Amino acid sequence: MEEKIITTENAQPERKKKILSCIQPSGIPTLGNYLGALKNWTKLSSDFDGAFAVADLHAITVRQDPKKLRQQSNEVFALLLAIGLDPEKSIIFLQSQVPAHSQLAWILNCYTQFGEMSRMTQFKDKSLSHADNINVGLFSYPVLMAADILLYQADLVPVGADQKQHLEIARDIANRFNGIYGKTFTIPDPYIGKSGARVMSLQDPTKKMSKSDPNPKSYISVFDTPEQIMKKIKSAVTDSEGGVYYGEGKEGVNNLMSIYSCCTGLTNEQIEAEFQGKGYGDFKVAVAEAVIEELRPVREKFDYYMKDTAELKNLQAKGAETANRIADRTLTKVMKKVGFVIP
Ligand code: ATP
Ligand code: LTN
Repeated sequence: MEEKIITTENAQPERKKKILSCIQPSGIPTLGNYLGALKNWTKLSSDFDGAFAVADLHAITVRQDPKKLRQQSNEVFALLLAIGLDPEKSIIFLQSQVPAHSQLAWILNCYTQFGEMSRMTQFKDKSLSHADNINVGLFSYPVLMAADILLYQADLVPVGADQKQHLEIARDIANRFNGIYGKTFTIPDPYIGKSGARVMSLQDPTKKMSKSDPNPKSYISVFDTPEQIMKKIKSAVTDSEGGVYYGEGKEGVNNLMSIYSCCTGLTNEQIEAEFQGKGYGDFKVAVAEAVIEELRPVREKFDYYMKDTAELKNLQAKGAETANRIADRTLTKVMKKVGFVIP
């Protein structure tokens, strides 16, 4: 057999690994979303082929006001640009503009067991907080999430720690499908950043900070004004002990230290040294100032992108076109394997 000589001309560049992640337009994103997920997306987008979506299909698992949903979807799309994702390098799109997500989710529903879905903690939590609307979509939400990931053959999925269980289900579904039909999907790995992976509520630091929390004092929105940020952090729940150090039973202080660490890059030891002998008052002002500076450029760029609605629509169409092309390729492969007649 003739030996193939690899030269700089015929060498195949090593395939860049792929990442995919999504954020729901279920409210204005919080500091938790930013530090736990979005900040990592921008960092990773230069080393990986990235696809990032506004998960509007996921958002309707909880009742949404149509006007607000549309507005928030545009805002979250503009936010993805504001955090520094480049539409020339990454695919940025609205999930509902790519029908393959719903189509693959239906197929994967038939390869997912009721029992394994019943163990999902997010479903249990949300069933409690939305007891009047425990719909089937809320239950099968992780299957749609698996479809999002598997359509793009993502190697890595950057998410906050709360999504780990959903990632495991996506891997299980992919392995099961591959086991029946031969290799179809890449098995994705979660990417959970070291710091900021779980930012807690400012009012109840045993609960994660959530944009759909009914109490706005519990979260910092990425669009809060400096005055609002200062006020919310000053009224954050701490403890009666008074010392700035990381420890058991000090969830409120631990949370503020972790936020401060994410914004400044300081370690816990450095923070403890900085605030030795000082009270929570000084510490909270420093945390608030660090958060204000962290979010300032995001807010400024967001205002810039929201002004040009025509350009926003244009970028959404461009993102959807590329996403549809990639997603349809995987969907067709799946449909052939399952046995559908392809037109
Ligand atoms: P909701 O609160 O409306 O249920 P959410 O904010 O939990 O929504 P998404 O909008 O889908 O959910 O989250 C987008 C990303 O932000 C996910 O990767 C999620 O893991 C991450 N994230 C959400 N909340 C936090 C938090 N408190 N700390 C760290 N990361 C978070
Ligand atoms: N379920 C996620 C949002 C989400 C997602 C995804 C994240 C929807 N589809 C695909 C990563 C990959 C959440 O609630 N945080």
